[in-house]
Amino acid sequence: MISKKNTKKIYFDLLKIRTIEEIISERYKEQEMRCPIHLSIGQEAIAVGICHNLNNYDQIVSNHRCHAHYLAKGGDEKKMINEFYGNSDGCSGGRGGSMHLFDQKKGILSSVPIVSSSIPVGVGAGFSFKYNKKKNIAVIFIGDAAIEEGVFYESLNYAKIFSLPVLFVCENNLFSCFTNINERQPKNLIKKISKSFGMKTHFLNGNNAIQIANKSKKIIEEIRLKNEPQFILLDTYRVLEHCGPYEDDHLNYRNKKEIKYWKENCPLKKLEKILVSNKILSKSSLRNYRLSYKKKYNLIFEDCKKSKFLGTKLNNIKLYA
Ligand SMILES: Cc1ncc(C[n+]2csc(CCOP(=O)(O)OP(=O)(O)O)c2C)c(N)n1
Repeated sequence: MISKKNTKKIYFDLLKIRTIEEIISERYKEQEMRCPIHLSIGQEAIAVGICHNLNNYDQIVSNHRCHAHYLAKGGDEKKMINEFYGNSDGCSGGRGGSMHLFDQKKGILSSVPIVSSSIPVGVGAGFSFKYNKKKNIAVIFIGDAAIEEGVFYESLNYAKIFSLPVLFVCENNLFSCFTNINERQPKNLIKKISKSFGMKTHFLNGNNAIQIANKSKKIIEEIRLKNEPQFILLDTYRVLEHCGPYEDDHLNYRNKKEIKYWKENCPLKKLEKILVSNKILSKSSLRNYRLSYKKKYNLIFEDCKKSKFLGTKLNNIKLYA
């Protein structure tokens, strides 16, 4: 069971990620951020729930949609925001942009935009832990489309055969850009694949942060103890467009009812209800936290926006927004 203190911690982590991403979405139109952005609004519970059970020496690898993973693992938010603005104080020196977030001190090994290419990197981290007899684990965050590349299969095979301390976390948001999973994969393929490699496989609600934290605790402890890879598949939904700051409901590639359903299942709202009904936080304090987070992070964005550029600012090039 998650304590009241940890429930609050999970809420504040979710709120931080949501606030920062909402500010990105509002400010992207200013044309000052020098990179494409893939927001995880609606999907944050997975990053927060899993990372809640990791320490700074456990390593994560992420993909193009990496803000939530980076922040949930404790990545420095100012370095991330500076990275968006192409500043030399960014976590990748302002050269990488939003899809190249990493923080060595916090165990954020890499974020890689080439779909699936991060998977063997995470398996390599697991190999290193085992080889050096360390009791740490590597967590690989992937989207549902990442299983459509061959390297996914090679990596699962390798992790299993060598009994590596690796946790595969697959966030199934039903879409790869604009294409539904049913048009890309046979029904329930992901569920079957990891099992077919002999891996313990778990299915969780990707929008329930407390449940994810609770259930992944045991899974992570088991991986540490037994050096055996495991797989978690979670259903969730990306609320905004694949790449960019806007809603894209008008494009009609997603069903309106489906969008409504997932918006009502917002992980942040879900947890706020729990906090209020269990009298952990009141409605008015939640409102105040939302406002104070907005203010705090808006100031950081403003500060980063004014910071020195690396010299790569391409003044005359319009990013689409
Ligand atoms: C090897 C490769 N092919 C295509 C792309 C273009 N691309 C970027 S993100 C993406 C969709 C990825 O979908 P998924 O893994 O389910 O993650 P999501 O965007 O839904 O979070 C694609 C096809 C890419 N980056 N790398």
